[in-house]
Amino acid sequence: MALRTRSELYRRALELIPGGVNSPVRAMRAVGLDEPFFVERGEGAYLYDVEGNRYLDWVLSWGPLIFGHADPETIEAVREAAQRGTTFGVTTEAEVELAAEVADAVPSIEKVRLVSSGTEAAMSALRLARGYTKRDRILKFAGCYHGHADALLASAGSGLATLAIPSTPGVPSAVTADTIVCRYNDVDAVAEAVMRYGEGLAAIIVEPVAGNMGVVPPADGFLEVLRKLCDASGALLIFDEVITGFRIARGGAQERFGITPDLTVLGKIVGGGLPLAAFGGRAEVMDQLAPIGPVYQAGTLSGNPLATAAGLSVLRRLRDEAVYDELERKGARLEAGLSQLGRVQRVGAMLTLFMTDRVVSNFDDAQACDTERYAAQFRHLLERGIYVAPSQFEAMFVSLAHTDEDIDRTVEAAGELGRDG
Ligand code: KE4
Repeated sequence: MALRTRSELYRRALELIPGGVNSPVRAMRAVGLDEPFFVERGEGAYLYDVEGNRYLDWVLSWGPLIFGHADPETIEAVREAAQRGTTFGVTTEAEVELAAEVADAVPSIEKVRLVSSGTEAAMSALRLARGYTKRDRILKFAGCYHGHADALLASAGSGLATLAIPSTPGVPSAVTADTIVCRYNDVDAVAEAVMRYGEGLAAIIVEPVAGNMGVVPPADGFLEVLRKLCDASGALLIFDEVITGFRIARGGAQERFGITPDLTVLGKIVGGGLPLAAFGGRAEVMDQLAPIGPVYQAGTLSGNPLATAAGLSVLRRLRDEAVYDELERKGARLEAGLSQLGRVQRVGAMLTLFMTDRVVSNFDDAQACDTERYAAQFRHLLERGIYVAPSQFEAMFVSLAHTDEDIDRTVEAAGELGRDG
């Protein structure tokens, strides 16, 4: 007999999958749910669970779905590709076309390597930076999350921050011994760190707009200082644009803020909702990668034909500038409505309602927010069929499928709780 209620499904899931989920944040523990809902399907801006409930979705699978769930053009592109085969392990034309789309859109990218997840892309970009510079040290920022590669799991944001897990067991201290962690937006701290470690510094990796401590924009001059410090020390500047890429502008944060990194990490939107991510940069750096260079990196399903079909279907439509005007307009409408309830921080079509009256400039500020009040708002909205990020340390994502009515209904429902929750 088919399992139909979330309780039955979750009980079975717990028997087979750690925590019943394939990614920790999906357990929705940080917002006080005993069990997560189980999705049966998505359509446009909506999710439908196995019990027949409908939810207006502001998470959109954590960012990829700029055209919403089950976007017809994406589905048709994947269907058509699937009928010709699902994977070949040999290069296809679509990989070259997707590489061309990415290089055309992202200012810093001359060459790009496709992989299967943001973690893999960030991990590979770091290895490339270390191989290119022949240095070992890397510098990241507390509250920024770059996937779960060992060297980067030091004061990570996202799932770790939400679950308050200290720096992860299972990562040898030797591996993070070369990872320096600074406070986001703290230019003095970064300058001091580069002064001290500059000789051995391979890279500074940063979310140019942080999305994994909630949305924290770069302070004026922050990204420029990182660029200058990298130029002065010979380290590479890596922009992790897994969230911001194709979201806050077609060319991501580097287009919006006019700062050119040496390497860029992409994910989410670039794969159109399928498992595809990428990293790219100047040819001189990227050509250090095997098979033409000595830095090894590989992947059975890299550039998978279904994923490249989905990515191409989405990226080609993002050439239309009207898309970003519409995302900006909708983001601003949602921000204006929610700002009565707390501190809203937004860049383009990504935003967070922080339960505080103060500016949130770094992870310490984010952690000082009233996460209990956030959890109460999450549950209040979920009861009304509105699904926002199940964590204060994540973002709301606006898509082209969201309507003004969706926005206004969300603002009205959230307003019922008021500022005091
Ligand atoms: P994935 O390995 O999850 O595809 O990408 C890792 C990653 C890298 N860089 C940034 C800036 C990211 O935000 C992410 C992943 N984002 C989280 C949520 N913020 C994914 C959700 C999850 O872990 O389930």
